[in-house]
Amino acid sequence: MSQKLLVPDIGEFEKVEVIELLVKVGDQIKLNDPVVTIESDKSSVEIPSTLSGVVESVNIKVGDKVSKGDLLLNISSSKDKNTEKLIPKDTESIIKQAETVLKKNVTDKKSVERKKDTIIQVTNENDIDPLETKDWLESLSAVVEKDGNERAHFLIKELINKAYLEGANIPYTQNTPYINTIPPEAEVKSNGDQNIERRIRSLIRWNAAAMVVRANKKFPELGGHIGTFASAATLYDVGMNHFWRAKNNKFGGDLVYFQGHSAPGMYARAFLEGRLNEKQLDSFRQEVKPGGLSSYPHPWLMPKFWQFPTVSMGLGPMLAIYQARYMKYLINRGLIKDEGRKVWAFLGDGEMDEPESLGAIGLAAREKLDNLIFVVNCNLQRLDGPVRGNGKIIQELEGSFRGAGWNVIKVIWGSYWDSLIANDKTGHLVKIMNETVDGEYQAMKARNGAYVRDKFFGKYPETSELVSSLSDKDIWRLNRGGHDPHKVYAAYDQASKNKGSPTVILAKTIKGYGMGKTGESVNTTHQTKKLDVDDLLYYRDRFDVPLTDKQVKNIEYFKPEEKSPEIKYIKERRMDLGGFLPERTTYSKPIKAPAKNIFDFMKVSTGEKEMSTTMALVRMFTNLLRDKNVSPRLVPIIPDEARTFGMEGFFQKIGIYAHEGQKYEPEDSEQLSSYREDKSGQVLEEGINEAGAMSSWIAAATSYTNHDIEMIPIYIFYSMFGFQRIGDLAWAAGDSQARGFLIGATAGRTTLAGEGLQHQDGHSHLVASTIPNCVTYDPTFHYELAVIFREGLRRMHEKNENVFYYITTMNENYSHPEMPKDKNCEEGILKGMYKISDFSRYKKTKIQLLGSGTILREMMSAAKILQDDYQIDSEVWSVTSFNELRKNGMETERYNLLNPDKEPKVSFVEKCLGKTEGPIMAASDYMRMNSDQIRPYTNKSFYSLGTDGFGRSDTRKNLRKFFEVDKEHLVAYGLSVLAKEQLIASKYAKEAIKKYNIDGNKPMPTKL
Ligand SMILES: Cc1ncc(C[n+]2csc(CCOP(=O)(O)OP(=O)(O)O)c2C)c(N)n1
Ligand SMILES: [Mg+2]
Repeated sequence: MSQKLLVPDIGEFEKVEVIELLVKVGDQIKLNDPVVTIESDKSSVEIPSTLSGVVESVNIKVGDKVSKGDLLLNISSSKDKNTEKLIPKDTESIIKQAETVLKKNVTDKKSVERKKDTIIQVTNENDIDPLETKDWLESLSAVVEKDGNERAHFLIKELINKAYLEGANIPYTQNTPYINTIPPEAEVKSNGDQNIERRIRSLIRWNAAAMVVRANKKFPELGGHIGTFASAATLYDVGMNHFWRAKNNKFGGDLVYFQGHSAPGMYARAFLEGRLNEKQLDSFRQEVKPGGLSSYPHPWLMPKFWQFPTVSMGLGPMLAIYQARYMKYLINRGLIKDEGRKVWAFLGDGEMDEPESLGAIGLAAREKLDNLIFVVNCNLQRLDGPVRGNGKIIQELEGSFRGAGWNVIKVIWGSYWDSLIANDKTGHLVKIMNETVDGEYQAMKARNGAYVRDKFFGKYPETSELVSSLSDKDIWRLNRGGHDPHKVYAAYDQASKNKGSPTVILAKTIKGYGMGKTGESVNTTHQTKKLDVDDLLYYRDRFDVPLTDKQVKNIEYFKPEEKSPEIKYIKERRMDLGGFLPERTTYSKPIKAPAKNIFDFMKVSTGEKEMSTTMALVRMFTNLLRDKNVSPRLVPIIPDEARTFGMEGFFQKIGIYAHEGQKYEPEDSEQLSSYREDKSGQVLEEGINEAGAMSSWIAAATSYTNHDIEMIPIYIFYSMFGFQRIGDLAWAAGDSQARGFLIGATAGRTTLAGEGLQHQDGHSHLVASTIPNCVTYDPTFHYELAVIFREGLRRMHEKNENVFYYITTMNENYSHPEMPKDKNCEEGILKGMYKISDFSRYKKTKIQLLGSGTILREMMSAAKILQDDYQIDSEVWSVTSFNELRKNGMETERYNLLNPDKEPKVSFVEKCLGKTEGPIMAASDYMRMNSDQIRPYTNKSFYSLGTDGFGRSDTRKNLRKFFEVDKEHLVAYGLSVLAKEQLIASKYAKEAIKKYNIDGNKPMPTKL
C-alpha cells in the first residue's frame, strides 16, 4: 500500500527551504529515519519519517520551499505505520504513570525499638497546659512505638493540614530539636577495631599538623592550615575505613570532593598508606619542583592524585550536585552501569554562605539524587570568627535543606551525651541545647569543664543536678558528634542507604580540635600554621602519639613499621574498599574523530543563502549526530536558550534529559520540534542557570577520568554570560583538565545588536585567554568553524589532549564563501590567521588589514573601498584567534631570548606578515587589547581597533559606527595610518573623515 509522507507541523514557519535530501527512490526506511533537512533563516531540522517502507518517489528537491502538509515522499508500506506515535498519550495513562511514581514505598512499619524513658518532654514557658501537652506527646510516642516513624509523620502532617484548614496559618518550622537525628538505639554499629582506628587517626592528625609546621618553619611564607583537618579528621577517617569505595576494574568508584583546606590530612593518610614518602610531605606547598604536594586539591598539579578542585569555596557543592546528576544521566542513557556509586562532598559551614553552595540544592532534591551525600563540617567557625555567633548554623542549614527536600542527618552530640540526654526527664537539657547560640558553644570549647558547668548546665537547676555527679573533667570530655566515630559511622550508614533523596550530614565539631590553647576553638584557629613546642607536646599527649619529647621538638613524622597492626589495618581497609582514595586514573577509550570530509558541505559557498555562524554550528551538529562514533557521546548543554540559537530541533530528535521521563503531553506535541522530555534524553536543558550548566559541562568534560568514558560536551550560551559570569568555574575546568567545547553564541559587542549593555560581549576572548589550557577561536565563515571544530574533536577526544575549546559564534546572517584552495589555509585557520584576499591592482601603496569575527567582513569591504576609491592595495587576513597567535608569539620570543646564540625562530605572525608590504591595521568585535596581543611579534607599525567601552542597544550599523569598526571608519583609519607612515598625503585621510561624517571631537566610546 502506498502512503504519503507529508511535511509535519513545523511551528510558525512557512515556505522553509529543503537543504538536504537524505533518502532516494528504492531506499528502505524505518520509522523515525530522517528523510530531509529543512532550514529556516533561524534553524535547521531534520524531518523524520512517520512511516516505514520503501521510498517509491521523492516529491521535492534541494532548494524547494515547503510548508506544512506538502508532500515529501510516497512510501510503499503495509502494516508498519506507527500508530502509537500519532496517538497522543491519553490522560488516563498519564495519571496512571504519575500515580505509580508517586506511590509511596511500602511503609516500613517495623517500629524502631525504643526505650520508653528516652521520650523528651520539652519544657516551654509558652505552654498554657503542660498536662495536655504531655498527653499529646505520649500519644505520639505510642504511635512511633507501635506503627513507626512514617505513621507518626503522617499524623503530624494531617494535624498541620487540619489546623491550616481551620484557619491557623502559622508557618511550619523546618527545624527539629538540637539533638542527633539518629537516636542511640537506632545507630548501626561499626565492626571496625575502634582502638586501632583511633591510633591511626592520631597519627594522621599528627603528621598532617607536622607537615604544615615543618613547611612554615623552613619557609614562613608557605602557609597552610591545621585547624580545618583537625576538626574533620574523624569525618574523613570513618569514610576512608568503611564507606568510600575506590575505582578498580570491577567498580567505577565513589567520587569524593574533599574540602580544600583539609588537604594536609589526605596527604598524611597517603603517607601511612605508603603512597607518599617523607620527602614528599616535606615538599608540601612547594610545587615548582616536580613531586611537590599542592597546597589544595588541584588535578592539574597532581594529576594522579586529586580528582576535584574544591578550594574556591562554593564550587565543590555545585560541582558535586551536578556530578551526581550527571552520573544518573549516564546511567539513564545506558552509557554506564548503575553500580550504586555515590558522590560525597565535604564542605565547611562557613563555605555554606556562598550562594553557589545552596544555589543548586533544589535541583538535587527534585532529581532525587540519592547518590549524593553532603557532609558539612560544622565547626561553627570560618576564617575570621563564628559562622553564626548569634544563631545556630546547624539549625539554619537543617531548615534550608529540609525545605528543599533533602534527607537531613544531624550529628551534634557524641556518645558521652547519650546518658545525659536519656536522663533529661524534664526536657531542660534539650531546652538549653536549643537556646544556646553558636558563639557560646564556641567560647565554651575554648575554655574548660568548670566554665561549661557554670555557663551551660548552670542555667537551670534541673540541668545542674543532671551533671552533679560528673567531675569538670567528665564534663570537658562530653564530645561533639563529629568527633565520635560511632555517631559518624551511624550517620554515614544511614546516608548510604537512603533512597529517593540526597542526604546532608550536619556534623558538629570543634575547629582546631586538640590544638590546645593556641588553636582550639579560638577565632584565630583558621590561620594557625605554627605550633610552639608546648602546643606540639600537648597535641602529642592529647592523641597519644608515640613520639619522644625530642622527636616532638624536631617535629618528626611518625610512621609505624610496615608490619605493624596499624599499617596492616589501614591497608586492609582500603583493599577491602577496592583501592586508595583519592586517586585519579583514566581508562577511557578515545573517540575516533569523524572523517575529515564530514564537514565538506561547509567548505563550499552558501551562494546567495545567508546564515549566521550559530546556524552553521547547528548544521554541523546535525551532521555529527549522524556519525555513529560521535553521536552518542555528544552532550548538548543549553541554559534555556535553545530557541535563541535555533536548536529546538534537537528536542524531538535526541530528547531532553528528564529523570522521570515526560508525565504530560506537551502543548506543542503535534509539532516537529515538540518539547520532548525523556529519561534517556541527550540534551541537558539546564534552565536559566549558567553556573549549573557549566557544572554539568565540567562533569561531562571530565567523564573520561571520573567515569572512564570519553564524552563530548558542548555547552552553548550567550557569550556575555559565559566567562564573565562563571569565570571561576571555567578556571576550575582548566584545573580539572576538562575536554569539550564551550560555544559563546550571539557573540560580539556590535554583532548582538539590540540587547544592549549587559548582553554585548567585547571581552570574553580576553577572559578565556587567562586560562592556560583554553583554546579560543573567533571564526567568521562556516568553513573556518568546520575546520576548528573537527580539529577540536581530534585533539581532545581522539588524541586526548587536556585542552578545551572556546569558540564564539554570531547571530549575523551573511553568505559564506567557499574555503580558499590555498593548501596552507587550514593550517592558518588553526594557528590563528591566513590571507583571505589580496587587493593588488595598483601596486603603489599597500596596507595589511587584519579582521576577526564579523568585523573581518567590514575589513573586506573597507579593503575594496580603499582599492576602488583610493587606489590603495591591501592584503586582508582572517584572524581566527589572536589568542593562539599570541601564545605562539610568546613561545617563539622566549625561545629566542633563551637561545641568543642560535638561529632565531620565527613566530607565526611574523611568518605571515614579516615579508609583506605596508603597515598593519587590525580590528575585531572585541576590545583593542584583543588584537593588540600580537603587536610585539611583528616589527611593523601596528594599529588596533576594537570595541572598548560599554555596549548599548542599537542597530548593528549604528553600533559599528559608534565603536568605529564599520567599514567607513576602517577606511578612514586606514588612510590615516598610511598618512602617519608617510605613505600617502594626509589630505586623503582628512577627506575620508569628512566624507563619512566622522566626528573627530566625539569622545572615546569608553567615556560614553
Ligand atoms: C571563594 C573563596 N573565598 C574565600 C576563600 C578564603 N578562605 C579559605 S578557608 C576560609 C574559611 C573557611 O571556613 P569554613 O568553610 O567554615 O571551613 P573550615 O575551615 O572551618 O572547615 C576562607 C574564607 C576561599 N578559599 N574561597
Ligand atoms: Mg567552619
